[in-house]
Amino acid sequence: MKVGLVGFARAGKTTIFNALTGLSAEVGGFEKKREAAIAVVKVPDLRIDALAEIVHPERNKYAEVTFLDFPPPEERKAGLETEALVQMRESEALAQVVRAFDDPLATTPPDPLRDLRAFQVELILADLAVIEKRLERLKREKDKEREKELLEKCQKILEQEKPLRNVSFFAEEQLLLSGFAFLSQKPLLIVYNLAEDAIQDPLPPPIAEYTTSEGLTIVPICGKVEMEIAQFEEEERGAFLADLGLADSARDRFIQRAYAMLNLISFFTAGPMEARAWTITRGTTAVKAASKIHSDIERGFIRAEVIAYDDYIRYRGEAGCRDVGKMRLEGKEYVMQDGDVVHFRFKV
Ligand SMILES: Nc1nc2c(ncn2[C@@H]2O[C@H](COP(=O)(O)OP(=O)(O)OP(=O)(O)O)[C@@H](O)[C@H]2O)c(=O)[nH]1
Ligand SMILES: [Mg+2]
Repeated sequence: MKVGLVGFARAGKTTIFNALTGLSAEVGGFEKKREAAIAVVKVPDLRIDALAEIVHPERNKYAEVTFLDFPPPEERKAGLETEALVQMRESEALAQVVRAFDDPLATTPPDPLRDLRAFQVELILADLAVIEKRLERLKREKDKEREKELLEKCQKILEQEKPLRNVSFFAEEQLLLSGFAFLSQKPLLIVYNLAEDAIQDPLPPPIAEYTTSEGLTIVPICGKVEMEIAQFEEEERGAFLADLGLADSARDRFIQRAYAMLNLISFFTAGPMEARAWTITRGTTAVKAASKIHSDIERGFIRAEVIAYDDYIRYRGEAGCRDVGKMRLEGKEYVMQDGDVVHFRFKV
């Protein structure tokens, strides 16, 4: 999964990027770089470790999240197709970092509600620019009526300053739209970047109301402190977090919220080569889950041998589960469950 960290200048994007990834990219950078920094983090999952204790694989492979740290949006010019915008469109989800701390260099006190609204407008304007360009081109084309109508419908919604995220489209409409990768349609997570002394405070009611009404998920993080904690060895972090009254690291909290927001679950494969987590959307069928591993397995799908995670652990692996009848044979249309340990049978 690819998540782009976006937001206004000096909201703390790079600081949050460091807090999430444990890297130490330079913060407070004003240089005019227009490209995003990229880092991949493992999605911690104790179930992988438990599986590995049973199958003793050569390696454990965790799911991964790629984070992109974007430069602040440019002054709006005629053409918006900067490198950053292209990379934003390629992200599966966006996370807006919102400043809620006092920045000595800022001319104004923090106003997270203003920034939330204003950034939404940025996303909407970027989408409108794409639509206008496309509609202009479509004027000269025939037999593109459906696309034209659909884009005009989107245009109307956007012109009312509403993002496309909360609009439900028919499957065929969505298919047409997906090529545009509209920014206001991407799942948006809000990283509420707090001051050090506010980490335990409840969210201000206007912020909570806004995010609820917009259907947005919000994760409070104190970028500055949590970036420092992320620099420590994994074992040492717990004590620092506990001091702040936090049960989990910024990375773990962020990933938990993002998975819930995106409706993501994991299934596992476990064998002598590797114990591995695969990320899918809730509701994915066995044959589609198989395609995550390899298109050949999808094409030649025969059946899935499925063991629920708890059974796999209780009966110490495949053989034990088979003995007590806990291994199920499932067909293409089986809906995968979180934690399923799967072996796909296929033939090509
Ligand atoms: N007090 C406090 N300061 C923070 C926090 N997060 C970031 N800062 C400070 O805010 C300033 C900007 O942080 P950056 O992480 O560089 O912000 P950015 O959004 O990446 O900035 P640009 O890339 O220039 O747009 C730096 O001086 C940070 O140290 C925080 O949680 N608390
Ligand atoms: Mg930055």
